[in-house]
Amino acid sequence: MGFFDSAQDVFDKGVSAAKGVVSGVAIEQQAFMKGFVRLCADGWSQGWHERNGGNLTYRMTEAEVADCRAFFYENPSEWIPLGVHADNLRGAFFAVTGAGSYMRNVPLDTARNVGIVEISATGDACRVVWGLKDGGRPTSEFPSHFMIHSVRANATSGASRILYHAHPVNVVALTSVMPLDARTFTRALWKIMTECIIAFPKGVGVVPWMVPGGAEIAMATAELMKTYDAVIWAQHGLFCSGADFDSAFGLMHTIEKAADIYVKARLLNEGGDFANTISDDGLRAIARDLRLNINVSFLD
Ligand code: 2HA
Ligand code: ZN
Repeated sequence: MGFFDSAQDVFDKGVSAAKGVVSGVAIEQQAFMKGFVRLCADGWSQGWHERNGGNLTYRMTEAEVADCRAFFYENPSEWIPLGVHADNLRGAFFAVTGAGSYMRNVPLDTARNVGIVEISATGDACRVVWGLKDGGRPTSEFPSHFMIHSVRANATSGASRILYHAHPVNVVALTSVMPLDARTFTRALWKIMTECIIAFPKGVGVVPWMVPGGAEIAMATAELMKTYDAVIWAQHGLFCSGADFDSAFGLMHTIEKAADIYVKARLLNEGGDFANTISDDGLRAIARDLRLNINVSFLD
């Protein structure tokens, strides 16, 4: 081999080694991760994420996984059992906030507070392939997110990719004073603000108080998410699903804003019946004119 051959050989090896490190767009710079980080920052500015409250997960597309692979750990974490199981998510990849991570820290150090996890071929465990630096784990609510992703993916023919959990003040306050059923909550919100029936035409589900982080609350929420794309957890918070970051954030924002108006109106009225709300016929008219497929069982 002449000098130039071996020089070329060394050069090729150097380039391919370097490629493993630098080729492609860093995960933090990819569009889906920018959307993920922005939602965390926006939720924090809304006041929905005290301490490590709330969490976010995003089911990645195959193209996004391919774009990220060069940056995945050579040695992923060990498999972490989920305690629940979903066949339709076998081999999927999720971007997730970390257990104990504060939403306000996500933009400052994304690779520490956020991770990418791979679901096992058996659909009942995950391992960290990127981020969650120094041994971080996915959010304690990942079993709930995982079960709900499974149900929402089925209910929307794969369109739903995001689950967002937050602790918005007014929604949680209402769970202390209103009967904990979907019809009562949905009607209260639909009738107080016109945009509500447009933003959540199927209504909102309600789960009574339960211990967070376990399989029981995961199953109860997943069952309701077959019908609703938002579910309230009594004395805790709200879960919203969406096809993209804007729709998941927008749903959370709309429900909390309507709850805020409801609380204010109730305070102004000292708890009595409201003088004016949108009538059931008014709600029917919105559905008719905007061609909304609403949950009619919630109308009188
Ligand atoms: O991630 O919000 O429900 C912290 C929580 C648990
Ligand atoms: Zn919570």
